[in-house]
Amino acid sequence: MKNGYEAPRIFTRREFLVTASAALSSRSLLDQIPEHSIAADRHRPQYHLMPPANWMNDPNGPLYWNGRYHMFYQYSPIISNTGPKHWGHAISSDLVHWRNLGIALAPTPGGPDKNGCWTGSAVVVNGVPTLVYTGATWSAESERAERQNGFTPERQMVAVAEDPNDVNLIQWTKIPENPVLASPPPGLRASGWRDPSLWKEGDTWYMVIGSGEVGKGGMALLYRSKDIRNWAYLHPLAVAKPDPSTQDPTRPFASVWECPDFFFLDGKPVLLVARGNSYLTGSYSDHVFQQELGGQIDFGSAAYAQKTMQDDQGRRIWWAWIHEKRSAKAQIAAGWAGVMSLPKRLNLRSDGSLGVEPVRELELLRKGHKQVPSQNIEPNGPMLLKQVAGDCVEIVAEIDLGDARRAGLRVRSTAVGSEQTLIGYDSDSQTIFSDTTHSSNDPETATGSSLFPYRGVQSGSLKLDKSEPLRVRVYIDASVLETFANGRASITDRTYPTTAASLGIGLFSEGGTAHLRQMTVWELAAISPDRLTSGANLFRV
Ligand code: DQQ
Repeated sequence: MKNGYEAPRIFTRREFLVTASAALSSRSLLDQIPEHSIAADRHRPQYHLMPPANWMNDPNGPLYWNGRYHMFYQYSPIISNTGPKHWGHAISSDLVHWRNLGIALAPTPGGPDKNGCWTGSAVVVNGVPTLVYTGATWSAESERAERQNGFTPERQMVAVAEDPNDVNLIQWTKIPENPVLASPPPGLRASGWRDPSLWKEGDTWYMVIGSGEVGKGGMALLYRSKDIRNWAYLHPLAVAKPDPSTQDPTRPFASVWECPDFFFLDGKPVLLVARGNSYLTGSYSDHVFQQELGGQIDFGSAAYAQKTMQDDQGRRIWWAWIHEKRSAKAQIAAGWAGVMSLPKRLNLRSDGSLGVEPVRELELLRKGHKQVPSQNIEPNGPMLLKQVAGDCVEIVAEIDLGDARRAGLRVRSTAVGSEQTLIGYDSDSQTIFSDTTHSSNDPETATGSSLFPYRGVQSGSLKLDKSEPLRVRVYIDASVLETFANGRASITDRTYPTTAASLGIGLFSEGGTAHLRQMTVWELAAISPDRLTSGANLFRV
């Protein structure tokens, strides 16, 4: 399995200053870049949740409460992952159509979250919606040295809904006891200590905090509380084993386990860790998790910081931050960066692995559709299908690989394929892949750091039974591509074609003939009339 995602790196002082000055020059983008130019950006998705402008990253606290879905997410008024993080807030009654409600949490000057309200969780405590999050108290340029000296710039914080009966949950109050946890357990040389995730057993709350020990690797630290304010540290819930994506026994699985998420799916304990969108399942007794099986929910490096919620139907719904794959310069010029993934439902399969599928509510987006006749897919067949095209579509297709080595769909393609993105199956390696190598002629998408690799092949294991066709469901929304395969794999990717005409959809095969059993292309509806989702004024901070 390739996951292509490196553990987040601590910036050197020089790197930080370069990034920060680029970011600062984009301050108040909401005032500098007219909304109509953001709305006119053809790379901006139309049916994904995002703020009206500026920066979005992790889903923080997805919460189902009082008949509504709430999504809190990392938001920064400047376009940079080092920007001051706020909690943006949006609400939906169907998981698909969202209304932005503005800022739920902002850093308090001089407070334990003065440098950012980082990731955490939303839970309901005695009938009161409650946010538990990490306050950042660091100054990034000196963080590396401070960490070497054992300083941990993170604090754990709590905020409560001022009026639990307000259907929109607009006002949040940080409690006076903050920080509820001021430092990691004594003796731990923590390489990070953030992103609390909570669950309840009987009348007791448990919480894991993503951490890691310098030189050893990631871990999830377990805490217990009766009231969310007073926490007792117990022990590590789980610690890193060799990286499951490389099978290299010498490589610890990430230096920090960012965004751990622990829950039970059909009674089975599951631990998610941000890196590689990984999951671990196993056993849970005496509050210790024993890892048995592992895998990835999403094989694409564009998705990160996964987080789940349970709704009133008992569904375990998965979200992730879809980050950009174009340069910081291009992001700042565009005036926005980051997209929330589509909601995906997790399920426990009979072999103990996790399956993943789009939630059925996404069908609400469907408008007209076209059917593509079944046909053979030859290696030198036509570049594009005549009947279908688009960048706001859902494609549902079933393909028999036949004797083809690789086969699948070509999307976001020009008529001659000078720009094109492939989504398909490789029979030799038994992998599902998305290939953005030729998706754009824009040099701003040509390279990328190890943290954010830009173009190339993303792939992951998908073993098809002998007579099992490849069943794909692909959501294209401008620059976002989300692919689901056979109920058990997903890949999220980005594509930024330079040509507005790169809308073509086609079929491809290599090394033999494949067969298209059936294919439907749905035109999908935008969730706001102006491509801005909603609420620009609410985000002016
Ligand atoms: N993003 C947050 C951190 C988290 C990281 C800060 C993951 O809390 O570890 O925006 O993307």
